Amino acid sequence: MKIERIETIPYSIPYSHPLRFASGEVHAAAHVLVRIHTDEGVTGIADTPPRPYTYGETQASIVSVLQDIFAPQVVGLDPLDREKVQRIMARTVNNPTAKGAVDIALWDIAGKAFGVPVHKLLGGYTDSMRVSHMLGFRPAPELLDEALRFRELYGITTFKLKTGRRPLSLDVEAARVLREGLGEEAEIYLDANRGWSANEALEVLRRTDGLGLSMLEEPCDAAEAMSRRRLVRLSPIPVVGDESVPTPGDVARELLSGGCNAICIKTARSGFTQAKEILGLCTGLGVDVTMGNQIDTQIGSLATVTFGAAHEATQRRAGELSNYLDMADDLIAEPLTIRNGAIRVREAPGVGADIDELKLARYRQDT
Ligand code: MUC
Ligand code: MG
Repeated sequence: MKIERIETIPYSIPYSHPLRFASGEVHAAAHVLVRIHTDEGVTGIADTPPRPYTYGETQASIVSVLQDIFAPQVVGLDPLDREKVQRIMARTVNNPTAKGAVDIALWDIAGKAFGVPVHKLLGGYTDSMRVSHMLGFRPAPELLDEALRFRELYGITTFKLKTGRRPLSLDVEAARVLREGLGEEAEIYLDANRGWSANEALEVLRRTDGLGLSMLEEPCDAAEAMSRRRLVRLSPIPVVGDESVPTPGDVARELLSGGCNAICIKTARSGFTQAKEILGLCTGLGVDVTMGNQIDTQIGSLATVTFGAAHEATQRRAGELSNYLDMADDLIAEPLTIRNGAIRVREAPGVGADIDELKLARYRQDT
């Protein structure tokens, strides 16, 4: 089998309400659908969510790096030779989401070619993941309404609160309102997307002491090395690296230097291959992992479930899998369902995301 071509389709689907957080806001899923076609008619699928303000990738940059840099080097290769493709892409630094999509599409091809679901190929630990829902910036009473609604409708009991605002009292108050409204059983953790300084984050930890928060994600820029290490030493809860750790090398550097002591894995930016390398580093060092959300569609969320359910360590915590519910529509042919707070993997060969061609025709931006 040979890779014949990489198809890159920019599309845009509006959000029913925007998601706002310290490093940006999203009003539409302006993504790139990637399909890798082979000479044997097997096609691998991946969704590519650019986060321009985080990684500097855009729809145009993703299409360009895939068509102009990677496609000429990988067309003609056996799609099962994933390590060859990894080494080719590694020559080009950055572009994590473009690389992640190629890798996921190749795993999809492998699953389809062997007739097995990719969650089995990756590890097959279990068949579902508990869902954590991410709450963007909104007034505290609205946040609580959303969390209560999601608990009622979907059985979700884990919530990630977007923080990183000034004055700090905005986020301290939101955390307090959520805890009081959701009760002791709910898991609540914070993600500041680098919105604070390390010392501000310490102040927030002091002021939320007693609320039973479980984790603090990307509180400040990891480049503030000295004060960030002090924060990690003093924090009573794990400090999670997210956008500071897109690659295994970044994970090793941040863990070894004390810049974080837990790791957020996002399949959108790591693909399955690098996500496995990151997971190996973390389990080897005894560090907690969370399965994060790069503001993914249902296709992207299915990739996260596929990886997260495949390994013991990634399914321990609830994965961030529900933000597609904020979208007005999706390209996936068979929608995901959240029941009893969990999403199941697909048992079809591959990752299991088929595309609704009519919807693709409606939302694509290149025709
Ligand atoms: C998160 O965990 O930070 C926001 C930006 C991004 O890339 O992912 C989201 C959620
Ligand atoms: Mg984050």
